[in-house]
Amino acid sequence: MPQYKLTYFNLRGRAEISRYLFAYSGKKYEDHRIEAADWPKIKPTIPFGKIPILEVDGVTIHQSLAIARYLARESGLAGQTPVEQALADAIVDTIDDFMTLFPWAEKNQDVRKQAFDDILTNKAPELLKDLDTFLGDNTWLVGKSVTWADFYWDVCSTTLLSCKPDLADNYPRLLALRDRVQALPAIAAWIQKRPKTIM
Ligand code: GSH
Repeated sequence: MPQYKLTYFNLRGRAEISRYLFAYSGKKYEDHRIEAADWPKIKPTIPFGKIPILEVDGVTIHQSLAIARYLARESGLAGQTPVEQALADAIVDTIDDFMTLFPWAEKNQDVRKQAFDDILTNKAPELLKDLDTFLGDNTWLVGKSVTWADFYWDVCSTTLLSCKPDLADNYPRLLALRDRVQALPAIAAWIQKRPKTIM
């Protein structure tokens, strides 16, 4: 088994999807969490200067979704056919497009709050409606078994719901999907034991 080292801040953020994939597959890895204060001196040592990164036997992979897609493929969670894989990728990218609308790094709290409120109130409903339509009455977003797209929905919606708890109240099927993901024994155990962080 390769040696894996995942480096990120002490946040769920962009590393949590990969932590879910490690938890589900049972693969051992080092969950390396750096202090924000140490970041300026670490940043120049990292290819492309952003985290998360995953080191696989010393090879450094950057970009959170490239890392997660690799782990999903390795664990059979990328989709069962090429079309399912494309659909899972498309759902992940759709959710990610939405998540990147938020000014996560904005320091001015008034500006930040106004932007978050606007996106959560005015832009989220369209995404939720489309995701709900896509899911329909199926158990999982893509195909007949869980994929990393379901994990990504759970990871991202956890953060969205922490900002606006009633966000998905009109979408019980999307909330039930969260429950299904969180009830997977390995994911339930990870959620129980992971460091409690705001994001
Ligand atoms: N698209 C990249 C990914 O998904 O990995 C974004 C990476 C990114 O912007 N990471 C942030 C970061 O490294 C943390 S979420 N910020 C510190 C910096 O830019 O110096």
